[in-house]
Amino acid sequence: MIELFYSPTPNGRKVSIMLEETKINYKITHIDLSKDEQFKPEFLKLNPYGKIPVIIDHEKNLVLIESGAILIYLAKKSKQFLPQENETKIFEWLMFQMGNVGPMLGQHHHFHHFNPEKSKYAEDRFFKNSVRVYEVLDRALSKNNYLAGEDYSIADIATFPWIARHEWHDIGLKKYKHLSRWYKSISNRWAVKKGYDCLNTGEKIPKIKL
Ligand SMILES: N[C@@H](CCC(=O)N[C@@H](CS)C(=O)NCC(=O)O)C(=O)O
Repeated sequence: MIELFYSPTPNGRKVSIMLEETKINYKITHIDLSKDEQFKPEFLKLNPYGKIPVIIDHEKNLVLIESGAILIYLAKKSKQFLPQENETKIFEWLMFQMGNVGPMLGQHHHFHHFNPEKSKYAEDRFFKNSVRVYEVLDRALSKNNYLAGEDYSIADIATFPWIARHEWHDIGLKKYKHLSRWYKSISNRWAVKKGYDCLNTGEKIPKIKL
């Protein structure tokens, strides 16, 4: 059984969606970031950086941090969403997510929405980089149905919850035809809906406003 230490954020949702998709038996331990529970000593023993997601595979007595590593581990464990013949391209897009999509959109969220002082330099920098991320994803998805090719993979599972925050980005997802097509099709997957709202609070995947 997998225990997922989770909060309803893009990095948390990558793993809850993956667990639903693979049908691996799991339970959730909610770490309330608004209450700083990530800094409690018992959680810092699992992840010294104090960030979710973390999993424990209780059968193996294994603690694992970092969402990319967790997705690879769960893909290998379930033999799903990481076919060996396409591993190299899947890793390429997974690394693009880990190194660019998450960090750029994440900083954009902060400077665009939460920075009380306002910093034009930071807002412009992360907005422009977020637009570049949308452009790169849209171009890739104009060539293939999914990021790494014709099949849905952990690269898509990693990227989807970040694009699900599109309303925060103010970039206008509907302008990106291929990214919008991809987003809508993944939003309709039953496991994605379930993983997105794994705390059962009734949260719905944001639709694209027309
Ligand atoms: N590189 C890490 C990033 C994890 C991360 O940034 N988690 C955020 C939530 S999306 C978090 O725990 N934030 C709490 C904090 O920074 O105190 C991963 O991919 O797992």
